[in-house]
Amino acid sequence: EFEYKTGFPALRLTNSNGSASVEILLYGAHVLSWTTNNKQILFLSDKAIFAPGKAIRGGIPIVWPQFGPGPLPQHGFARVKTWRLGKTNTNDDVSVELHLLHDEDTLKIWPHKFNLTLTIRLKEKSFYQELTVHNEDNHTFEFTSLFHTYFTVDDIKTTTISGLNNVTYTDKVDGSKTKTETNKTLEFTSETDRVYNDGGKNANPILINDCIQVIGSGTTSDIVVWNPWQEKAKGSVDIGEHNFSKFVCVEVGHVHDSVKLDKDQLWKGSHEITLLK
Ligand code: TA6
Repeated sequence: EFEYKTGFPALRLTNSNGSASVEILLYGAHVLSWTTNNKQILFLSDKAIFAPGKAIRGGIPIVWPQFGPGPLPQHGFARVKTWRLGKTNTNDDVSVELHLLHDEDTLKIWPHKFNLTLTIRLKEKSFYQELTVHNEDNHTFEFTSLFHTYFTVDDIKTTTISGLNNVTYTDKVDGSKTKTETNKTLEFTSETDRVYNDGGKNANPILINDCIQVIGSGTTSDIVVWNPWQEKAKGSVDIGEHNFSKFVCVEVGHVHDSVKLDKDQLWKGSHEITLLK
């Protein structure tokens, strides 16, 4: 454990031959960086704000228990709470567990007792994250959940995403609910903000630039694709116009409806990101 330049306690895990490492903040259980063979896979904005209560622009924010706007703060509260460090394993496969328990503040805005565990596992060319939700209350509760991953790209205008052909999606830019993806390969020419319902259940894997593979679990089969484009990036204090072309968000989760979790029950959702070449 060490103090990272952000001012938040952080840890760095490196695999045994030193070829891959991750940096994780306890704040938000936020993965800031994943490098493999000296290649940075994630995007972190140079204008990111590191302050209590603020969401961090880049890396992998954990969206829970609410995706998007709603009664709770945007994207829920898990990304702005400080998690507790659990078991770490630095032997073969490097892994770490982080925990978040309900507290006075969460109960005030979301009256349900929960216990979250985020497990992060690092292999030479892949990165795995699993969120376990335990309902510790005496009633059923509901949530949505998403790994809001920011991938670094050379240029959004030459970035492609494949594997979503024929999938139905909600287009948040024009507000239409049921479009169907007709392109084999998705390209970016303007603001893009889409929720592909069960996109991860498509026969083909999700690939970014034919090089990075993103896979969810059976419980996390929705895929969100986002880039704010130039104007919105310019209007955002923690992105900036110069950054819009440098990232794409490809996010795995369960968001098209909510997960209903009975008392004493566990729910698990995960994603795995693999560098293919
Ligand atoms: O996942 C896409 C999205 O919900 C977009 O609508 C966009 O607002 C983005 O997340 C970022 O949200 P944030 O609260 O981090 O600014």
